[in-house]
Amino acid sequence: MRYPNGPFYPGVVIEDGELVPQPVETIKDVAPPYFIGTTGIRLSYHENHPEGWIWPLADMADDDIGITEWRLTETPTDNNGDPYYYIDNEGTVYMTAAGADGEADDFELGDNHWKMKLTISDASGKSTTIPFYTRVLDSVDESVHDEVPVIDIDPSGDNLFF
Ligand SMILES: [Ca+2]
Ligand SMILES: [Ca+2]
Ligand SMILES: [Ca+2]
Repeated sequence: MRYPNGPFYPGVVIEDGELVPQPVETIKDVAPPYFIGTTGIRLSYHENHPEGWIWPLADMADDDIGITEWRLTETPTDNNGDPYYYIDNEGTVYMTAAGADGEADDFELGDNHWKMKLTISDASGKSTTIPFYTRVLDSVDESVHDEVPVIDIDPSGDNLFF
C-alpha cells in the first residue's frame, strides 16, 4: 500500500512497509529552472581581487528536479566580458586569470563594466536566461580587497551603469 499522507520521495514509493524504487520515467521534469525573485543580477566589486575570487549564486535559483548547468554567455551588442569570469555547474562564479590580470580587476585600466547573460538548464533541456552584469569599482589605495561583492538583483535596462 502507499502512504497517502506520508512524505513524498521522487522515485520511491512505500509498499507494505518497504521502500520500492520506481522507474525513472515516473519522475517528470515539467518546469524550467527559475531564478528566485529576480529577473537579472549584477555583481559590483572593488578592484584588486586575486584570481579565483568567487561568489556563489546557487541559492538564487531552483528547479522542480534539479539544475544541471550554469553558463555565462556574451551579449553580442556589448564588449567582451565573458573571458574574465567562469561559472561552474554548482552556480559559483570565479574570476579567471584573464580577469584578475586585466581590466576586470583594475578600475584604471580599460572598461569597468560588462554585460553578459546567465543561463541555467535542467536535465530535460529546459532553460532560463537572465541578464548578468558585472562592475569593477575604484580602490583609491590600490591594496588587495577580499571582501565579498555587492549583488544587485532585478537589473532592468542599460541605465544600470552610472
Ligand atoms: Ca525542471
Ligand atoms: Ca588599479
Ligand atoms: Ca584605483
